[in-house]
Order: sequence, then structure tokens, then C-alpha cells
Amino acid sequence: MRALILVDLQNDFCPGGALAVERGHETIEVAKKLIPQFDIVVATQDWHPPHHKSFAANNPGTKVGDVIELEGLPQVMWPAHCVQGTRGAELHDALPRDAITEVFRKGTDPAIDSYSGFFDNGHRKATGLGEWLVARGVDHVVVLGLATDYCVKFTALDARNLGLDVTLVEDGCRAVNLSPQDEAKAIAEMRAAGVKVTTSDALPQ
Ligand code: VGL
Ligand code: ZN
Repeated sequence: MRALILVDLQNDFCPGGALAVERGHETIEVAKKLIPQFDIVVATQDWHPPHHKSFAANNPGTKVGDVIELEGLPQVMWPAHCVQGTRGAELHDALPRDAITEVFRKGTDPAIDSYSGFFDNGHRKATGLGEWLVARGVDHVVVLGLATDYCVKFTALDARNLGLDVTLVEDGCRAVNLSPQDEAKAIAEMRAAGVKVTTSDALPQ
């Protein structure tokens, strides 16, 4: 059984948003094209409390792009984004909500970030997505969304670690690229972990 995972297709990661990813909105059209091909569609939603420790504003003396240590893990400082209950945290309006089977929220613990849709960055707590997929007989996930070099990458790698087949839809992803090579590095890392990389047109039906 296959499932489509839409990673963080939220207003704040699209142009005009608080953590806008260049051409991030172009992923929405790809998602809309693929959704009808799946019986199970999962969306992840970055869902931070206002005092989340991944925000530079909540760590005096830091600025966006700095890397600090948080709970013993390296943590990039981000602008405040995807704050619970705000417009920026909502899934993009153009997504057909009735076609999304379930939404999994992440990043709710203020002390630790959660790029992956499966676990926080320290692999301390699960979101429930893994068990939910297994309970439905899912053995293959097709992944797209925002951003390639953070939440998409860690979601795909965790899915591989859970023993799932993983296909990345490259044209359905866009990267933050804090450094210019981050997108290419992320895709190479996913490939090395056994993620198949394809395009939306080449995806087997
Ligand atoms: C993301 C940075 C911070 C993402 C989320 O969705 O890739 N990136 N929070
Ligand atoms: Zn976040």
C-alpha cells in the first residue's frame, strides 16, 4: 500500500510567509496533481508554540542563520514561523482539504525542533505517523514538500529507517539553501539512504 506524504505545505514556507522558500508555492500544483492518485494522503504541519526555542527571537544574542546548541543538538536559528493558530501555520489554501486523510503536527515541544514528520530531532518522541502508516498497511511512501534540505529530507530518512520504501518527487520540493549546495547535498544524502528520486510525471500510477 502506497501513501503520499505532503511535508509542511504551509503559508509561512511560501512566498510572503515568515520563512519563505524560493518558489515554494510551485510545490502546491505538484501536490494537487498527485493527490488523486492516492487513497492515503498525509500532511505534516510545522506547529510551533510562540516561545519555541528554534526562533532566533527566543534566544537573545542570536540571529537568523546562527547555529546554537539546543538539548545537546545543533539548532539553526529561524525567524518565528508556523506559530500555532496563525495564518502562516495553515496549510496552503489551494490544497483540497477533504482529500487529506490525516494531518500530523510537529514541533510542538518548545525545547526541541522536529524537522521529520515522524520524530523530533533527538528521536525522543514519535508523532504517531509511523504507527499510523503501518496500521494501514503502508509499505511505500511518496514524499514531496518543503523544504528539501530540512523537513523533507528528515521525513524521508526516517521513513527509510522505519523500513519503508521511499520515493521523492523532486519537482514537488523546494529548498531553503542557507548554503547554495544544500539542496544537492540533501538529495544525495537521501539517495545514499535508498530513497528513489523521481519526478511527478515519471511516478508510476
Ligand atoms: C522547516 C525550518 C524550520 C521545514 C521547518 O519545513 O523544512 N525548516 N522549520
Ligand atoms: Zn519549524
